[in-house]
Amino acid sequence: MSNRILVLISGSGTNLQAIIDAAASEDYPGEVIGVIANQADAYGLTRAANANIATATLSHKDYACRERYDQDLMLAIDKFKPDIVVLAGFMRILTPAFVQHYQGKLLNIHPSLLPKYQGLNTHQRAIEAGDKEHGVSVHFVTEELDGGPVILQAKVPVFDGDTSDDLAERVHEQEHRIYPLVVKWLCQKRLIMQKDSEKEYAILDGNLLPTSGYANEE
Ligand code: NHR
Ligand code: GAR
Repeated sequence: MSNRILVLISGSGTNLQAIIDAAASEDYPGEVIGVIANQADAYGLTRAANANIATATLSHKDYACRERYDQDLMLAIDKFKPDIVVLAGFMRILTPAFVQHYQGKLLNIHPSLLPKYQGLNTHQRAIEAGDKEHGVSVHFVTEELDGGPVILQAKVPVFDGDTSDDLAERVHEQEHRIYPLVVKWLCQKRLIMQKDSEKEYAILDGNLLPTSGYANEE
C-alpha cells in the first residue's frame, strides 16, 4: 500500500530530502513520486533529480492571477496521481479552490508553535518577542493561512544572543524529525482530517488531537 507523495517546494528542500530519505526505508508506507517548484532555481529540484524523482516547475510569475496559477498547479499535480500533497517550504498562498481539491490530503510544515506567528519571518519575530521557546508545527492545510488543525509540534529553546539563522537551524533539525513521521501517519490512514460546519479537526488513531497537536495536552 505504497502511497504516492507529491511534494511542493520553493527553495532548498531539506524537508523534501528528509522525506525522501525516510521513504527509502523498506517499511515506509509511501514514496515521493514527484516534486513541483514555483522557482526554477530551487535546490530541491536537484535533490529530487538526484533521487530519480520526476520534477516540474510552474512559475507564478507567468500568471497574472492566483486562481489561474492554482488551476494549472492542480493540473500539474494531478498528472502524478498523488495520494498525498506535501508543502515543504512552498512559499505561495493557495486559493480556496486548491485547498478544497486536496482536502484532508494536504500537509504543511510551519516554523513556529502555531497559533503563534502565522505568516512569514517567524524566527525573527520569536526573538524580538523575547520568547524562551520556539519551534515548528505540522498541520493540515485549510483555507485559513497557517490556521488548519495542528497535528504535531516540536519545541526548541531560544538562547540569549541567538540570531534568526541560529534559531532557524535549531528548528530545522526538528522539522526533519517530525515531518516524515506525520507524512507516514497520513499514509497509514492513522491520521485523518474531519470537518463540521464550523471547523476542521485532526484525528489520530480515532482520537481528536488537542489544539497544539499530539502529546501536547493543554
Ligand atoms: N495556503 C493556504 N490556503 N493555507 C495555508 O495554511 C497555507 C497556504 C500556502 C502556504 C505555507 C505558509 C507557511 O508555512 C502555506 C500555508 C507563504 C506565505 C506568503 O505570505 C505565507 C505562509 C505560508 C507560505 N507568501 C507570499 C504570497 O504572496 C509570497 C512570499 C514569497 O514569495 O516569498 O503568496 O508559512
Ligand atoms: C522550513 O523551515 C519550513 O518550515 C519553512 O521554510 C523552510 C523550508 O526549508 N516554511 C515556510 O516558511 C513556509 N512559508 P527547506 O526548503 O529546506 O525544506
